[in-house]
Order: sequence, then C-alpha cells, then structure tokens
Amino acid sequence: MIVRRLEEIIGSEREVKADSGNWESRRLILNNDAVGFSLHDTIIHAGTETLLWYKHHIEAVYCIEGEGEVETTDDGKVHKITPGTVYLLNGSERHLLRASKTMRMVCVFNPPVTGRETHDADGAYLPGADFQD
Ligand code: 9YT
Repeated sequence: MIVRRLEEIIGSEREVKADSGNWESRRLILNNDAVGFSLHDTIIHAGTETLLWYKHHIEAVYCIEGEGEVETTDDGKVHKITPGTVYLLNGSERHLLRASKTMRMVCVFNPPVTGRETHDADGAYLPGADFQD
C-alpha cells in the first residue's frame, strides 16, 4: 500500500505549475506507481481560461471547490462546473476550461502521466510511452 499526503507533495517535484500561471497540479499517483492511472489534485485559478486537448489520454475531472465552466470547442457547448460536477473527456475533446472562482479538481488520467509532460501548442500531453521512467 502507498500512502501520500498533499502536504508532502506541495513544493516537491510532484507539484507542477503551468507556464501560463493558470493552474497547478499536485500529482498524488503517477505512472511509476504502476497502477494504470494517475491522480491529481489540481487548482485552476479564478479568472483564467485554458485551452486543453488530451489527444492521447482519457481524463475525468471532478470539481470539489470553486466555480467555472467547460466548453467543447467543436460544438460550442458550455457546461457549468460547481462542486459535485464531474466531466469525463472520453472522446479526446478539445475544450476550454474557465474558472470564475478558483476551482479545485480531482483529476484521473488513463494512461497515467509520468509527471514530466508539458502541454504542447494544442494543449495536449504527449503519450506517456515517450516518457517512461
Ligand atoms: C482540469 C485540467 O485538465 N487541468 C489541467 C491540468 C491537468 N489536469 C493536470 O495535469 O493535472
């Protein structure tokens, strides 16, 4: 069994901050834990808009604090996000994530991220296979 606490992750290499300053992601479970998913506690800062497009990953995003919206860019559909809302990117949807109040999200990625991915120009993470430990 593995036990980790957010307080150990904050300020460590498992805490990743976006270059844009829009979000930070505290990676609780990563690829090298070898369980088939990664689990992140992510903060999306108020007043930000982020274009994301996970072409190689499925992501579930569960809001536990704050308020915002997610828009799928193909069809312009906008979904309000409040605590208790989950959205599941099961179709590689390109999307815009906006926070009106700072949001705290629990994110699960399959395949798991390694912790070293950076978003490319499209807002995608490269496949984990390129980054195996
Ligand atoms: C909700 C979302 O996709 N935010 C971007 C960061 C990502 N969740 C991550 O790497 O934790």
